[in-house]
Amino acid sequence: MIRRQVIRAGMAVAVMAAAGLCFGGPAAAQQKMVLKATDVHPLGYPTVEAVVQLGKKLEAATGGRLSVQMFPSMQLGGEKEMIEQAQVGALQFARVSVGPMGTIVDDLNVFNMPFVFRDIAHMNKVIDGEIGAELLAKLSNSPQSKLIGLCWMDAGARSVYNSKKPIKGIEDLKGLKIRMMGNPIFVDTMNALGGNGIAMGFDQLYSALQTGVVDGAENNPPSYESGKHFQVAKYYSLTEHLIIPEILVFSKATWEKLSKDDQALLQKLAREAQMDERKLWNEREKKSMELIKQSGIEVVTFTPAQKKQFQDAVKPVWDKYGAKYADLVKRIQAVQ
Ligand code: GTR
Repeated sequence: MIRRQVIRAGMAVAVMAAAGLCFGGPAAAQQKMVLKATDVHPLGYPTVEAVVQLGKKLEAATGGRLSVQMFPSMQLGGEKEMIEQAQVGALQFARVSVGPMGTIVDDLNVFNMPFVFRDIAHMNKVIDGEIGAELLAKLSNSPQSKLIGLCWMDAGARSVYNSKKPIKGIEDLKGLKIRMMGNPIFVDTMNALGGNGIAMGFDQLYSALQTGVVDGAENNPPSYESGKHFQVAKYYSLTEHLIIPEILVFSKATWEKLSKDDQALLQKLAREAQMDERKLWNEREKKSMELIKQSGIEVVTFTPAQKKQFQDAVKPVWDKYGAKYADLVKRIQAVQ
């Protein structure tokens, strides 16, 4: 009887290990583990491909002991759900925008402020350097995050698109219902620009655009193109009001069960993923823009003077939130 119970328990452990579910104990560092990763974007999108590549390198470096299974295209829900699942260890890697992460670790919100970076190159310098490393550590060390910040990724600049009319100047935004990511800074930003900011998940956006629940949204060219939003909102105006990096987070619950060597390996591969993604991003951004233009989308550009009108209009957002991040902003501005 006792012998049978022991055999059954042994079998249960073997089954759990095979399923990659057996993390505990010192021997666990050597267990085979399948790490789940997710992204709102489909296979082929730069952020997804960078994590897929990370997985291949991880598998090769550990002789197949650690591997990554990618769940792309919102298969596990929108970004809010992805973050929650990573926090409880139901998945390991979530590649999300810093937008929703700012509501978890407030310091990250500095990257969510409108026009905080001079341009995309400036943003990339900041995330590659000291400030980038510091903010990843802040996220990892924050007791409420339950996440490890692994690396940043480029997501270009976000611009407004809508289904009603071409926005040729700031006055054209008046009264338009524009979907923003779920973070009060973004809703306030759109309201300051004259539109009507509406917080909504990316997973609900296509149908909201199609049914007219919102008149438009804002995003970088690859997301506008890949999400097929350009088919239902045909006017794209290069406002570039937000330059928000993406972030790859990892479940702290799983992290604490990994050996120090595995943690170091993941950190090294994540840094490589940050650079791999940038290359993929630059290529994709060009391709997306070409496709958008070929599809007959009216792409509006602005003169520096017009751009300044957008920048001046978001002053109330800086008045409301800016003081908290003043030191960090000074350091960001000093990065050349
Ligand atoms: C995309 C970004 C996603 C998501 C989305 C959104 O650019 O890659 O992570 O944040 O925007 O608008 O929700």
